[in-house]
Amino acid sequence: MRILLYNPDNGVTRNFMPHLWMFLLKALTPPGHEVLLIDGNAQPMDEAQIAEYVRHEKIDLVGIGAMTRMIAKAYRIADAIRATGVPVVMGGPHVTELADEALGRDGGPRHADAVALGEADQTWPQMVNDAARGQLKEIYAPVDTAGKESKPSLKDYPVIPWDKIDLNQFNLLPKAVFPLLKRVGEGWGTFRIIPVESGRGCPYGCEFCTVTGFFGDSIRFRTNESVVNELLLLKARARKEKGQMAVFFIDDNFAINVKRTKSLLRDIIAAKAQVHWVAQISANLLRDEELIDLIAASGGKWVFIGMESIDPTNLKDVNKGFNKPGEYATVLERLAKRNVYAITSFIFGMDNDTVGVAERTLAQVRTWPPGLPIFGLLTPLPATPLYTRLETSGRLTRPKHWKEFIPFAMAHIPLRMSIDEAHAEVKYGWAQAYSPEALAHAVDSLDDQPLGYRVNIFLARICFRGIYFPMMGKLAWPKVILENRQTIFKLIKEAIFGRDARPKRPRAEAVYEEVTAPEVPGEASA
Ligand code: B12
Ligand code: SF4
Repeated sequence: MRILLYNPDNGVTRNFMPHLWMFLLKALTPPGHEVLLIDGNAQPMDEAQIAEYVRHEKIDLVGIGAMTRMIAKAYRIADAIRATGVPVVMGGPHVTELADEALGRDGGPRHADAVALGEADQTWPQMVNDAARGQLKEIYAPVDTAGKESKPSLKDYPVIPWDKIDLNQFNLLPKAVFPLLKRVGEGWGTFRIIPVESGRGCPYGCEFCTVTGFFGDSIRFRTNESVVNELLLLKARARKEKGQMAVFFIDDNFAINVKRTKSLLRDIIAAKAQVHWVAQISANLLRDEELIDLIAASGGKWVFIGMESIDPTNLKDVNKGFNKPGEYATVLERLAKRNVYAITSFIFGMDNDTVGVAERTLAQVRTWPPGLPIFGLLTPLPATPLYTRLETSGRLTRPKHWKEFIPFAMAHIPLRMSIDEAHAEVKYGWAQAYSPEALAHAVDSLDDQPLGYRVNIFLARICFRGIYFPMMGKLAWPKVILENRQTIFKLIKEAIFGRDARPKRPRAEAVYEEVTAPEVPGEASA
């Protein structure tokens, strides 16, 4: 069969990295089939275009995966493909929670011929074989021979052939910035961020999050060796392309078992498999100085921290009381000391939020080392404890908000402010944190650092700005460049003429060499 795996775009922002599920399922496809991939974020297509593609390419089976946010588009695309007579199977978090919706068993239209519930590592090959025989079942659930739910062990994780995959669509660098980047260092022909998972599962059960329900609270890890080999493959490809390859460890909580994370990072260092990487780690797990040393030494550059709120009452309300706002600053300083910076994520519209929450949050953010703050709204995703609580208390204003996706719009009534006020807070947060003044301030605050660090924070901020201020219009980029011309001019001037000040802190590359991987026996898991 010719199989197409398709991931819809969300119609608002362009994703900065490919989706792992497509590459993983491709690697798990039984031999004898050809698998094509289309990520709508890189190759946007409408319903008519995809139907034409499916006909033209003589596709026999289409697999679509989507988060809740993209599900309306996913259904429209699925309908268009099914209208050509080609079967569609769907998977991912949304249809796992609402399989009846995808299969038209809830009274609505049917969008999928079959649905994979939960993790599909084991069920995908079955689906492909059944589809090839024309005997697709409606639901594929990961169960063992006794019919009990079974989670895939990641011990036999497949090799994703990153060295051979066509990644042209995922180069993040606009050609215009090449001259500046050449001054920063050699090897800036391409820049890609590649998703790598080293483990699955998070037991914390935050009220708004689907992860604990979806992956279960059973935590599973790949072997260190398989992760290290994947990094070596990526590194070799970057070298061959004379480009840059960064990795996003997409584990929900990369340090959920601190002992294991340290052992993985030590193995990465020992194998010289360091690439620049970013990972999600909750603030409570970043108290361990040795872990931070190893993060820096193994190539860690950015840590995504779900801070959510600076108000302990809010955190308790959403079952995230393990976040302690009092220690946020210390954690960020600890990271910054090793040239590791943070993407700090905040949610507004929580039950204890009142007008002014954005400014109160920003007042703290401004005292921290420069990072990438991001702001969102509390969103009741299906099958989360938050959804049930808001539904039970009659607070959902758009109970099926995913049917008509509106970016940055609430679907329930907050307790201590109005919906419009919550929207205004998010807008204010982004506008202030990414104003030309804030960008200039972030660059200046790294004045004692080499040029690369300041270019890095500037580019990262500009790109993150695109999450909220859509950067898709023709004039969007020229406008941003114009607004930030002083900072850009300053960086270019320094790239061309250099500057007098010598860096006071060591370069991260030097830190790689200095940090050895210390052995600490017997530390507890997180
Ligand atoms: C990486 C990631 C991102 C990346 C982007 C995605 C990317 N390019 O990889 C970034 C950081 C940008 C991101 C952003 C957001 N994310 Co996100 N993200 C993740 C994360 C951490 C990992 C995704 C992943 O690759 N997982 C590993 C793969 C192997 O698992 P998987 O995708 O689930 O695929 C398996 C199965 O689902 C199934 N499957 C999946 N698709 C298909 C398709 C077919 C045909 C079949 C058969 C099977 C199948 O098979 C796979 C193998 O078992 C997940 C959490 C998680 N651990 O999954 C959240 C997650 C997907 N994100 C989530 C959310 C809410 C968001 C945001 C909306 C957050 C926000 N408030 O802004 C944004 C929206 C982004 C957008 N583009 O619009 C939610 C989605 C919940 C939901 N019901 O939709 C998740 C589950 C986390 C959570 N807190 O609940 N995210
Ligand atoms: S710590 Fe993160 S991944 Fe784990 S349940 Fe909470 S929000 Fe979800």
